[in-house]
Amino acid sequence: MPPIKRTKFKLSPEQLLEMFYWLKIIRAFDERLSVLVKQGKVRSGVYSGIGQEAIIVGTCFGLRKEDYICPLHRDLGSFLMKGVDARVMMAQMFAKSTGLSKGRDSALHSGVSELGIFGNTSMLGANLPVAAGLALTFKMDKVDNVVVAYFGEGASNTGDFHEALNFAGVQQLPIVFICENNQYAYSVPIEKSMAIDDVADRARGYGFDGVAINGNDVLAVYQATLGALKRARAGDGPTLIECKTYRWRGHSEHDKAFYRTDEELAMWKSRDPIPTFTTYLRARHVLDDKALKDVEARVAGTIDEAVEFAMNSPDPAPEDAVTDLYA
Ligand SMILES: Cc1ncc(C[n+]2csc(CCOP(=O)(O)OP(=O)(O)O)c2C)c(N)n1
Repeated sequence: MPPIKRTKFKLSPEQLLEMFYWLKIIRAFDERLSVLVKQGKVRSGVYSGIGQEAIIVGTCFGLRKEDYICPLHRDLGSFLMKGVDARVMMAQMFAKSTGLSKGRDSALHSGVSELGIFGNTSMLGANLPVAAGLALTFKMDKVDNVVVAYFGEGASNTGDFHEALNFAGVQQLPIVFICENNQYAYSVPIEKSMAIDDVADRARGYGFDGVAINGNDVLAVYQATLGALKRARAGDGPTLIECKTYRWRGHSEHDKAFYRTDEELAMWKSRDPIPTFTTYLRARHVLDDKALKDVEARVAGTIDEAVEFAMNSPDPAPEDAVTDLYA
């Protein structure tokens, strides 16, 4: 199989600044959630994606509204990028009546079909055969929409992962598999769960390309995704993109992550996707002090407003628990 060619791309200064805004707001959303958990305001488990933002931004930036994403517990930012209002997303985490599911789920299983967001279950890997099914629908309908399905390296050890990739390869489905390899599945380091270095190698066994890239480089993620989207839209089938990254916080807010060293965390923090991109933007004269202040003010305003909205929203009425159901 010939290796995937590097996709050429050009982003305008406005687009680069928009990417920057998304990196910042996704980080700020998770940071604020962390504080709100400690204040007892959040009625959901919080699985922080801090440190992994470049993956969400790089993969969602080139998507159309009609494309579908299948996000997991650490991918709240993808909801925002696909068009969910930050206020609604925050209300969702507070399980308020103004949230996506009006307080019906544990906050991480909602979807929005009009925005192309599939609500996943807790079973790791189980979103992937469903994602393949969605992609099959696009193929059968002869539309050039694509499905982007996220999973961790831990989930890539489940049977569902292998069945989904096999089916996608056989059917040449328009799907991009995004592995967020943050080095740990809960407390299990990658070397204790996989006998190979790269999850990307697994794609080859199912007849399509896999690439392992720097998941902390938003432009590298964007470039790889752009190529994969183009191939998928052209009917050339799936791609697996493994984004190497690291989660800065524990598996969830209750996990102090004693199973890893401070040195390891420090090494990965030095590869923080945001300062790296900031350096690039400054070197290209896209970002100056004033633009940075503007973005930071916009982010802070949006997050403050989201929290206020969520706090002031009503709880769901008990009798509403049986509405919006179908049999
Ligand atoms: C099939 C299944 N097994 C175990 C779990 C419990 N569990 C929830 S998250 C998690 C770790 C997931 O690791 P990974 O897939 O690498 O994603 P990450 O949380 O690192 O983003 C585990 C074991 C689950 N939800 N589903």
